[in-house]
Amino acid sequence: MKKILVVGCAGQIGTELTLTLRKIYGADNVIASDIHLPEKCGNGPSEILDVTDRARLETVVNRYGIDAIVNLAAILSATGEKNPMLAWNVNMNGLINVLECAREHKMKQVLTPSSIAAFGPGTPLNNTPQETVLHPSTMYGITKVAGELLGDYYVNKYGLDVRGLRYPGIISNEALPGGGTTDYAVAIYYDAIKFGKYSCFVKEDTRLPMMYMPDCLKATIDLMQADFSQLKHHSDFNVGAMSFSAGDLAASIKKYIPGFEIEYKPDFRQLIADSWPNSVDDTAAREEWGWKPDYDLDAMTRDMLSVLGEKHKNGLI
Ligand code: NAD
Ligand code: AKB
Repeated sequence: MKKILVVGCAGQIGTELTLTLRKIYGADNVIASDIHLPEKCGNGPSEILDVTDRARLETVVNRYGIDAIVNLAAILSATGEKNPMLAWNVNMNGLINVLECAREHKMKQVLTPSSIAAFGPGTPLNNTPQETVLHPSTMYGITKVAGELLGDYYVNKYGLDVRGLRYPGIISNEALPGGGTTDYAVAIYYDAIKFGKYSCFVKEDTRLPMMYMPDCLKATIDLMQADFSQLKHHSDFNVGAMSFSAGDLAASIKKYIPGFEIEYKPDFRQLIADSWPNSVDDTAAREEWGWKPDYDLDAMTRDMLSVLGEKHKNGLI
């Protein structure tokens, strides 16, 4: 790949993935784009780009000679339930624009993430298999299933190299999450550092698959760099790292901040969380491209509290 366009670079994952891609491929070879100007994607070219605007996408692709697209533009689960048509428009019309543009320009690769939100009622909750029932109950999840199918369609019909992973909830300390159900697992660390307490919007026993950002970046880059000919799956890899309940998360924080207090006040996001698995079986990712996570819950908690503690001391959060 010579020129990579990151669409949705200003979000939770894009902020850090753009920097990582720039370190690997060179700052000038990674073009950062979003509907608003990215603040933290480092030096390198950037463009305002609404992914639903096909003509503008075409202009940016031609301007830089783009030959690969990482499509991170999306409306996540909680915001998507408040505005389902917006979620459909960005997640589906945005994705088809990216795929069509990549097909017409004979691009080398498209990476477009899926999510554990592709699962829903009827999916086995524990160690959820790679191939299983996909009946999501959110508009976000519906767009993720359709996105996986579309990606595989472009692989099979046009021979386009499309890849995607079903990320679990991602926990990080750079950009805040963008309106998902798993956001509590990030907010809890910020509030623990800032206030010593947190009001959690899911119940104590709510268990979900989660992943720390360094593992998310590693998984994404490893999949992007995997040998296409070795892949049996393409757009829908399960990737696991850890699985914990909100109560486990609070207990992990209490090990390092003994006075930390938590209350549970479930809201509309509880139903969404209840429809997602507890943990996933990622054997296909391990076998086809060597996936292996580095962080467990306590290792992540130590790192999150140390990074956020430092930021708080310096008045950055
Ligand atoms: P985010 O909400 O933090 O960022 C999404 C970005 O897309 C934002 O910067 C937003 O401005 C941008 N965007 C919205 N509409 C756009 C449009 N019309 N054109 C261009 N950009 C637009 O999301 P994220 O957490 O960084 O997620 C990135 C991808 O990973 C998404 O596909 C998401 O579904 C997937 N994912 C994320 C998680 C997670 O926990 N963060 C988990 C599973 C899957
Ligand atoms: C969300 O909660 O919507 C996202 C996701 C798991 O896809 N974090």
